[in-house]
Parts: sequence; C-alpha cells; structure tokens
Amino acid sequence: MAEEKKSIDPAANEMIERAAARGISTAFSRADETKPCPIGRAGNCCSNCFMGPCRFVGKTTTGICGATRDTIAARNFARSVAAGASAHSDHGRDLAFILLATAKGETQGYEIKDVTKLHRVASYMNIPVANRSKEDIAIDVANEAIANFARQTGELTYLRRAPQKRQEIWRRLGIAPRGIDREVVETFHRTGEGTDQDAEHILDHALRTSMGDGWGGSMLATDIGDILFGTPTPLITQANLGVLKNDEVNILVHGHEPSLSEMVVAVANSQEAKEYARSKGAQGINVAGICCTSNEVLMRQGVPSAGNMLHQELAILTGAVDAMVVDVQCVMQAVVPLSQQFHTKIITTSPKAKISGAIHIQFHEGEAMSQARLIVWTAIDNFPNRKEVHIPQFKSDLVAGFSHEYISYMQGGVFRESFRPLNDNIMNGRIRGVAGVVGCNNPRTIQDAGIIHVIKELIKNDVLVVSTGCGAIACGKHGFLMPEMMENAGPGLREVCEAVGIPPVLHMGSCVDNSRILTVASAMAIEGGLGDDIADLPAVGICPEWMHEKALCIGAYFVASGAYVLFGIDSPVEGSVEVTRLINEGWEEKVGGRLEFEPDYDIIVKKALAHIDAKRKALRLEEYRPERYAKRGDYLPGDALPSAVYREGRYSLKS
Ligand code: SF4
Ligand code: MSK
Repeated sequence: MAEEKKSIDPAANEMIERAAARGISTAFSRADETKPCPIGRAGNCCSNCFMGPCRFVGKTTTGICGATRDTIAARNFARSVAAGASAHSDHGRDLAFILLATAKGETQGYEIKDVTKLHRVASYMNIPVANRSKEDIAIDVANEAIANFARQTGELTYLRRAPQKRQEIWRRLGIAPRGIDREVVETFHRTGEGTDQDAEHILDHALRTSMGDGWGGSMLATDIGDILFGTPTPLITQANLGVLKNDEVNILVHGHEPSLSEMVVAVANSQEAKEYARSKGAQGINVAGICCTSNEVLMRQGVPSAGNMLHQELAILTGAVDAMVVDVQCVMQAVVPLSQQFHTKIITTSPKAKISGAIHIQFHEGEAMSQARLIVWTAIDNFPNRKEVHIPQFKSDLVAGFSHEYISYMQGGVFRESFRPLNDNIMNGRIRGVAGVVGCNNPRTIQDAGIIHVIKELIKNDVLVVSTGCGAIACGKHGFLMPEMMENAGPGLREVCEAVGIPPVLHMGSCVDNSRILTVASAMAIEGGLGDDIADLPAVGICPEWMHEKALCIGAYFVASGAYVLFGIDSPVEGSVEVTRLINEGWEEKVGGRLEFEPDYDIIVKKALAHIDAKRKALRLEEYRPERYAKRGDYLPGDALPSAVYREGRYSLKS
C-alpha cells in the first residue's frame, strides 16, 4: 500500500520525499518518530509545582495537593491562553514603542505612512486630531496603546468598539479585561499550586485574559502596523516554494513581526543592493516570506509567500535560500542544524529570541535600515556558496490584502462605504453565512488537508470565508484566493463575488489580524438586520490544524465575543468531561459562544452549517435555498475576471 502523503501540497510532498531519500529529518518525520504523550495531550498532567509532576492515570484522581482532573485541565488551558495572549500582545507593545519613537524622530526608515488610519485609531481612543500634527497625534495614540498594557483598573480602550450588548455582557459577568499584562499575570497567579481551584472560575479568567489579546494586544498590533506600514488593500502575488528563484539571491523573512522585514524589503529593492547582487553573479534579489511575517509583507507589499509554518524546513531543503531572517514565534529550532547541512544562513533578529548556532543581528528601531542592509549584504555574500539547488515548480497566484477598511470600502466606495450589502446578501440568503477559517499547520494531521477541505465545502454551501495566518497561506498555495475560485462557490455566493469582484475566500492577514475579523463581526452586528450582537450573526470560527497556544487564545476571545468556534485535531482538555462541558455548553450559557474540538473535518463542516442555519432561523431570515440563485448571474469560466481593482505586488506576476 502506498504510504499516505504528509501534505496535500505537491511542493511539500516533493521536498519531504527528497529529505527522506537523503536521511534528513523534518517536522514531518519527527512527528512520526515522536509519539505525543497521551497523558499530557489530554490535559491530564500537571507540573505546576515540584511535589509533582502529577499524572492522572489509572486510579489516580487527584494530584499530591488534591487538585482534581477538572482543576488541572482548566489550569493548563488557561495557561496556554495566557501564553498565547502574551505572544500577540508583546508584538503589539513593540509596535506601539516603534510608533512612539517614530513620532519623536528617533527611528531609522520608519514613517507614519497611513495618516487616515492614524486619525481613525485616534477617534477610537477619543484623542483629538483637529489642527494637530500627525506626530503629536501619533505620540498620544502610542501612549494610549502602551497604557493598555499597564492598566490596573477600568477597561481596555478598544472594548468600546464591540456592539453595546456585548460590552454589557462582559461587564455583567465581570470579565471585561482591565490591563493586558494584568490579566496574564493574574492567570499565572491563579493557576499556580494552591490558588484558584474551581474549574469554572479559572475558565472565566481565561476568557478575560484572551480578550486582552483580541480586543487589546492583537487589535493594537494590527492598527499600529497599518499606521506605520499602510492599511492593506487587495493586490496580486504568489505563494509556494516555486516563488524561490534559481538565479536570484533568495531572502526569506519568517516569524511574525513586520518591523524589520519591512526594512529588509525596502533595502532589497534599492539599486545599490541590486547592483551588489549582480556583482556576485545573481540576477536580482528575491524576498519571500514564511508564516505570519510573510502575511504581513505579503498583504502590504505583495512580497510572495514561500509557504506556511511547515514549509520553513522545506524551503531550506531547496538549497536556494541564501538567508532566512527570523524574528519571533513559530520559528522551529530545527532550522539551524538543518541550515548547517546546506549553505543557508539563519539570522535571528529579535532581542527576545536567539537560537544557538544562528547569526544574531539584533533589531533596534533606531538602526533598522542599517541592520536590514547588513542582513541583505550577508545574504548576497552567501549567494556564491550555493551547492545543489532544487526548487519544486509549484506556485499559485493569489489576491490578498482585505483589511476591514477595504471590505467596508468595496461595498460602497469612499462616500457610501458600509456593511449594508453584505448584511443584505446574508439576509436574502445569497450568502448563507460567514466563516473565519484560520490558524496553523500541524504535522499530526495532513498539511493543509483540513483547511482546504473545510473551506471547499463551506464556499460550495454559499458561506463566505475569511482567513488569516497559515490557513490563509494554505488558501493561497491551493488557488483559493483567486476570483476564479468562485466557480467552486455556491450560486448565491458566486453571484455576490462576481458583482463585487472578490474571491470567495478573503485573505485578511496574519494571526494578530484575527482582530480584523472581530472588527468586521462588530461592524456587521452594528450595521443592523442581523441582530445586535456578534452572537446573533450566522457566523462561525474554525481552526482546523491548530498547534500554537496563540490559537487557543484566539479561539477563547472569539467565544468571549459570542462566536461558535470549532477546532480540529484533538482536544487539550479531553481528560476532563467537566471542562469539556464548561467550554461548550457552559460558555454558551454565559457568553453566547462555545468552543468545541472535533477531529473529523466533515463533522466540523456539518456543525458549522447547522449553526449558521440555526442563527438564520433565530433571526427569522429567509430560509437558505440555493436553487433560487442557480440560474442568475453565474460566472462563466473564461469570462474576463472583475479584478481590475487589485494592485500588483512588488514581486508579482510579471517576474
Ligand atoms: Fe501535583 Fe498539585 Fe503540584 Fe500540580 S500543583 S504538580 S497537581 S501537587
Ligand atoms: S504563523 S501561530 S503556525 S497560524 Fe502565525 Fe501559522 Fe499558527 Fe504560527
């Protein structure tokens, strides 16, 4: 019997087989060799003090301290949420400090690029803008953002962006977050040995902590990123390992933060860098991305993506990567020993993240351009050291860059932008509902298979899909971000996509940009006609191939915001029936959203559609009947595509 493929991506399979033939380990082979610990995987292990670790196996029903299975499952879950919130929020904090330094003229290479967005963010924060310089406004915006991290009492500034009803639920339940850092610290305090020992009470605080990310750190990261680097609008670029170039210096930017990678792109574009590359025998410089740093520079600059999280090693295996520049999160330590078998230089850049054996060029916003130059020159100098190169010839075109601002604009233009057309089309049943399909890769499941299967079924059933993170890159690699994909959409959704000129799957950015989805959901609820709260919307959140703690945090803040959220693979709280009940029925009673873990992708689709239909019924909307739209407005394959609005990315199709 043929061995099951590790991915549905032919580029990935080609490189996985090549690695296997050469005896080189990758995350895929290590996942086969290292079976997960069944005790920890189900949330049945506590290592929070040195009386333990206590493992709940056999007849063991409590830890040494007496903590129950429910308590430790809730604790472990809450700690994961806090770790995820920390990752996103620290990213937001760093951007706030860069904005502050930029406004004071203390940075190199940065500017306040999007003044319209600056004014919009200032209005969210009640900061006056009239007759003030952009620098003065930016200083106030940055200081207000920074204050959200240290706030001890009161509420996060951005909670007021949620529908009124949602805000009241949070206040009534006492889960409105105070300060981002405070909620994280309190999670670790509560979940240490001998403090909070009531599963429901621990989980309430997990919701509060997660909102510090969704309505705090992540939302600030998105907003400030837009102010500094521009709010995304749709553009065309490409994804997959085939974007690497045989005859050019390939620099991969990997991790999550746009701050240095934006400068690397700028330097690589310079005439001086191109000439230096030519002097070393290369035809040019090709910057491409991996993971969410990729999403950041992809949606703003059109920099192509070499792939999602599980592509980081596969890219090095091509022998064509002259430098991989990494910042924070989702960077596997394995890239360094792997790079030593090839010529690739791994360059760590964050003051928070070093990897033994890598070159460290530490980022500082005051010297960002000089550091980016050093990085680009290091890559160029390494080009002549290439040995055997094998680049799989797979890449797909994609359209990305659907910020919430653009989604609003595309529904009415500058003067009449709104969410009315989207709401109307949901109300009349052309669009059955909306799904956010987001998140990681995980070698414990076939790469991209869950993401693509779920999305394919949803669009076929007239559900408009928005995507972020590695899920969005998977969509790009498999052609789901092109308007042509409307051929696979249900008739009602196809009609809307055709009229507006959008693909049925919208790329909304990186992991922190899940906050853009919160903003869209709030705008839809506030627009009217679909209830008056996010919980009323015919909408779901799905994370088919999750692996990172950030994903659990994102899931929790969507639940706290009223959404039904489904995760694939396994449940990290499987060991506790009570915690499993608390995060679904329990949370549904409390906040209107629920979290479920479901390994079967078909059941995920079934549950998602059932939820959307139940919400439609509760809103007394038109029954979903796709046959009504089957004969109208059909897109005919081969028609000219209505994609004239898309910018061409800097590295796009011409090259
Ligand atoms: Fe064991 Fe309790 Fe210590 Fe956890 S906190 S390791 S359950 S004794
Ligand atoms: S990079 S957190 S694997 S989406 Fe944001 Fe991808 Fe998940 Fe990392």
